[in-house]
Amino acid sequence: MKKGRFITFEGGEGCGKSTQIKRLESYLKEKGVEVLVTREPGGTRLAELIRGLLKDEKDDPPCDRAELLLFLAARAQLVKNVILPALESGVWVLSDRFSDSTFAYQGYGRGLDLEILKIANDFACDSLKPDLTLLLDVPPEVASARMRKREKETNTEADRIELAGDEFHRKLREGFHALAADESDRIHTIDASGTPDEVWEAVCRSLKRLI
Ligand code: Z5A
Repeated sequence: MKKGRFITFEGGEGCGKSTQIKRLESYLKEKGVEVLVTREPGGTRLAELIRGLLKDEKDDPPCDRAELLLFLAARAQLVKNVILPALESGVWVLSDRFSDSTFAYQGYGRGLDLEILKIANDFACDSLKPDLTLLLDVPPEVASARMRKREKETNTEADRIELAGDEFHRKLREGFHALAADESDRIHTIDASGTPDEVWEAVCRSLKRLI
């Protein structure tokens, strides 16, 4: 029986998920809540290996179906070995991305059939759904400026998925909006184009329902 709460953060690249998750983690810990932070793809040894393949394989990049199956394999491992045991022991789990990313990126972005995705995703994650999903929404040009700034500061390069192009990112954002419209109780859309403090205030307003 699930006892902890499961909160996911979603949005396009550079929308500020990691920044807000760190704040929420500190905030919950101060309140005495036991918290586990994870990310997708990743969060277990196997899933982190899959992450490397998904983000960096340039010589033999996965085709769209292989990409989907790799994301789902990583998720299956993370849910079974990390997320479900944590929730069952009363720990709150904060995840940087989860199933909605699959629907947005592989469904709306790559154009794979959404019905097939839903069935395959339910199989992979044992039908686990977040209690609350915070969709951090920013226009692609704002996200892109943040990413370029970060690349400069950390001397890194865009990965395979980040290089997908403007049209892909437009479809992706529309996809996230459609998902939020379909499940407005679970998915709260937050305007994430303001300062980190402004976004945090909006995150807190959404959390009131759970805390
Ligand atoms: N993917 C998929 O296709 N299908 C799936 O099922 C799943 C994932 C699960 C994972 O990449 C990739 O996998 C991702 C989706 C795909 N696509 N790509 N590319 P990742 O985990 O490496 O990266 P990401 O999830 O896209 O997140 P990110 O790039 O690390 O960004 P973020 O966590 O949302 O933002 P951040 O790190 O908090 O902030 C980015 C920068 O902006 C940083 O320098 C901050 O200091 C700055 N920042 C943050 N907030 C603000 C505000 N409010 N104002 C100004 N600057 C800010």
